[in-house]
Amino acid sequence: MKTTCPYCGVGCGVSVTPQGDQSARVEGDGDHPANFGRLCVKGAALGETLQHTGRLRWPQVGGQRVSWDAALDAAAEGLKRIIDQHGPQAVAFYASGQLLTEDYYVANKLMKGFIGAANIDTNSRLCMASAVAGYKRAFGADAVPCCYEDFDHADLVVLVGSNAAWAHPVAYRRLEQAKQRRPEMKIVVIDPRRTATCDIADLHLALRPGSDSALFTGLVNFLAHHQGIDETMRPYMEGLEETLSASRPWDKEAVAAWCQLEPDNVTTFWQWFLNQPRVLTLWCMGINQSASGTDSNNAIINAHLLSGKIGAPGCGPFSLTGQPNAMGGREVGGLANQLAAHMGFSEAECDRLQRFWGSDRVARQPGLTAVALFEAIARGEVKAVWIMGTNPAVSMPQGNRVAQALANCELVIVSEVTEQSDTAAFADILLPAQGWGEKNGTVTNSERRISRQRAFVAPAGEARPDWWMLAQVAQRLGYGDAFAWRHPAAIFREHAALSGFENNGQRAFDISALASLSDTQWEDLQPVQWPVNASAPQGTARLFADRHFFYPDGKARLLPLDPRLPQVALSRHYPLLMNTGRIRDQWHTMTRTGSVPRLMQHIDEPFIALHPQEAQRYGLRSGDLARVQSAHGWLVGRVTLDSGQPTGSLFVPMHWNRQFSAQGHVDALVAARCCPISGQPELKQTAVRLQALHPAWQGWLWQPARITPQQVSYWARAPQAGVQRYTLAGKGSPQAWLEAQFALAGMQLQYADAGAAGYRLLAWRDGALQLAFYAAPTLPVIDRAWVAQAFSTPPQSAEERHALLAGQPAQGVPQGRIVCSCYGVGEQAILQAVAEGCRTPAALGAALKCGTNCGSCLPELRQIIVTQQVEMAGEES
Ligand SMILES: Nc1nc2c(c(=O)[nH]1)N[C@H]1C(S)=C(S)[C@@H](COP(=O)(O)OP(=O)(O)OC[C@H]3O[C@@H](n4cnc5c(=O)[nH]c(N)nc54)[C@H](O)[C@@H]3O)O[C@H]1N2
Ligand SMILES: Nc1nc2c(c(=O)[nH]1)N[C@H]1C(S)=C(S)[C@@H](COP(=O)(O)OP(=O)(O)OC[C@H]3O[C@@H](n4cnc5c(=O)[nH]c(N)nc54)[C@H](O)[C@@H]3O)O[C@H]1N2
Ligand code: SF4
Ligand SMILES: [Mo]
Repeated sequence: MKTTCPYCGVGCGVSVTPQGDQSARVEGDGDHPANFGRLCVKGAALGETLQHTGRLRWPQVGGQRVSWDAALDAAAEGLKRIIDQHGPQAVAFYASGQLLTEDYYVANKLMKGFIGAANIDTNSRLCMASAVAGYKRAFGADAVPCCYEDFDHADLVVLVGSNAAWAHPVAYRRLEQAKQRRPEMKIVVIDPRRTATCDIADLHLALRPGSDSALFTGLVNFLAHHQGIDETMRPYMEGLEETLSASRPWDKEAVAAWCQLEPDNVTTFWQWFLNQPRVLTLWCMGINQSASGTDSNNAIINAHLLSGKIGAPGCGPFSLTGQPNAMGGREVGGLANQLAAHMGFSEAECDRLQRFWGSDRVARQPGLTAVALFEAIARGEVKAVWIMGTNPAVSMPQGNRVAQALANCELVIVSEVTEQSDTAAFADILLPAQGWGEKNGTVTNSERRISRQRAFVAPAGEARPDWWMLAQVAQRLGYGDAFAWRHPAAIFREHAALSGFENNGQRAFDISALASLSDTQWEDLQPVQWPVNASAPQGTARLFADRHFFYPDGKARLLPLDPRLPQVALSRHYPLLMNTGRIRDQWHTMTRTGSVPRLMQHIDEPFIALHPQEAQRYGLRSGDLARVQSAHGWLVGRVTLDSGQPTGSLFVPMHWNRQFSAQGHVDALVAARCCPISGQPELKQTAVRLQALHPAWQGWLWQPARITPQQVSYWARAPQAGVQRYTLAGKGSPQAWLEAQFALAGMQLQYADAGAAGYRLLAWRDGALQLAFYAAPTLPVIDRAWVAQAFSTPPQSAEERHALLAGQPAQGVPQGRIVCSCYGVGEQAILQAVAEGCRTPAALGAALKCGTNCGSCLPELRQIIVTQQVEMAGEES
């Protein structure tokens, strides 16, 4: 069975072979044009996410299991009561780029078409909103011109604010291979920190955070002065003179000073852009998540438009989408400031939608965008919210305020796949949604390619598709006729028909050729790139080859820009800049990847990445715990030294939340400052201060059940096969803590007093290990894989038990941190192999297998080789 990966916007095709016992063998789909058989480590581990542990299985109202009818009645009655009393503006939906297009279409139709308010926004506001606004300003449509095949044709690829090696690994691998085949192809990475993505870069521009628009505005100025304007483009664009005059102050010196770059590096980049015929710019959250995110998008698009590097193979401004269906959400109008099928709120468009939907209540003006929406909930103006497929209590800026708003909201409906999430904790009504492998529909990836997600396992408990719940509530609200579908294919046909309805080439999104698919044809739909219409029945790889844009006059717009730095202000109290983002093996709020032991091996705790000099300034060493504080909140994480991190700043992953660490939630600190055009918050820049944390003890705890450790300064949980592992730090005595947390009576105890604040204990019942605890003033070195294994195969001899109490096997080398998650290859083994002569990732692969499956760890393997060689050279000299 073929389906699509539910994680990132690369949108890889996946082949699954169900194995019967609620699991499946997962492989890359060799025929899918997004990946041609490749998967990254998250995709390769999808088979391990199908188990039902932790799944939300039954509808609940007020924490009690109820029937679907009772839950849907309660949802409909609650919404109706609030609409009757306070009007449609008092209710809202908060949706997600992880919904299927069919789910998303129904949510948007219900809110904007029938409830009659536009208060539906989505987590794409935190993600793609600046790209949407940038494309619309430039092209008159939210239309990504490029495709992945362009990687194979480009002479220069510029990655801006994208750590694709970790966030879009399969796309990155394709770039890597293109460069191996054509070493003359150049790669420039623009990112304040040196990331795994820089591994294949010819030039890394570690610019001042938030200064990108000046770099690209300077590029426009440079192109203008070096015959870089494509004269044939002139008839197809407006605003050239104004744009050039706005860019004039931005010469090399001005840009180098503003961006804090070497002037020569700036010109190298500009020269390459000028001289290489085919230039592709890929960008992601380093650009979008900014208070001037839309301007930065247009700065990039300006350079491509006026140099004519657009609409041809290997060329163009290519915004990478984050979520599997971020693009689908843009098609159906999931954002509060657009209507369905790429329509806006003009009279004509509202009327058109009224006629198509047969409703007299279509919203006439934009609704609340995410940050404003949660503020309106906090003020009590929005009294009911239905949250579907997103976890705002974790992922929204000013997380504590969002949590407080949800706690005070009159009616919170949450459709979820996981039973325990930070947002589900606030739900009055919890609706179990079908997850990946159970649900059936379509998604659209970064390159506008529509692919099918197919169902191949039985749903958990009573889980149902999101579209079905929405349609059921719509029927109870009295809109039955418009929500009568019995199959997602029928929803898709309606969506496709709307895209062509009175379109006449005016709207970029047009899949009218798919409006007449039968159910079977929809089931079998092959990946296809929109537009798919009468003139392009097989789909469209690239847009704008004909230089026709979507403004009424057919021309594109160049935007004169006035580059601004981030709104964040450092101060004496908050002197450091905190950057946030992703790690390789986790997906967002970890509801799915966090429970896969294999994916917790690479990085298993919230961390604070610091330049070694910065760490020294704060008296911190690698592995210390530290506390980061902003004006809004604080977190605790473990210090990681990273010389790729600029001084004056630190980096914290976005993933950890209360289910995995009570102290590791980064969005508790981030302010809700937004781009005035797109409404996207400045998630990449927060002013913070840093302090060492000095706990009396630190330790490890293994035991089978999930617990919430009480009275500790810090905890983080990482599941291992059949057992939960906690990293802990506390005050007082570890023994006293353990005895207060657990009832150990009736168990056989084996313990060791390991000196000051040191304590180790194993607890057994009937020969089975129940608990293992290791504490010391600093975090003890323990072989974690080996201790976890003792829970399934308990040691037999006294000697082995003694070794277990020591936390190290009597023989063998501890693995250290796992670098290759596919084959579980640890850092120690890799270091040893390098010392023994492996000098390339291929040699390491031959010796240890690491990096030979998905390849996600190749950048790190190369990094280890380089660092280790430098160290060995140092020792020799
Ligand atoms: N493993 C994994 N992959 C994912 C996801 C995941 O959760 N886990 N999520 C998916 C989603 S929804 C998204 S949106 C994408 C995000 O994908 P990316 O945007 O590639 O990932 P991030 O780590 O958020 O940030 C990218 C980079 O922006 C840099 N940056 C910060 N500030 C600036 C700046 O001012 N200028 C520039 N030029 N760069 C800056 C950061 O240092 C960081 O390296 O990833 C997708 N893929
Ligand atoms: N500081 C900081 N904050 C950020 C970011 C950052 O870089 N830095 N990135 C932002 C970005 S780009 C994004 S995209 C967001 C992501 O943030 P979220 O959207 O909040 O993160 P997820 O964990 O993906 O949340 C999806 C939820 O939906 C559930 N779910 C999964 N499948 C289904 C389904 O089929 N139906 C339903 N109903 N539920 C389902 C999952 O269990 C999970 O709870 O975070 C944003 N927040
Ligand atoms: S790159 Fe990885 S996470 Fe993204 S779609 Fe492909 S397999 Fe899934
Ligand atoms: Mo995202």
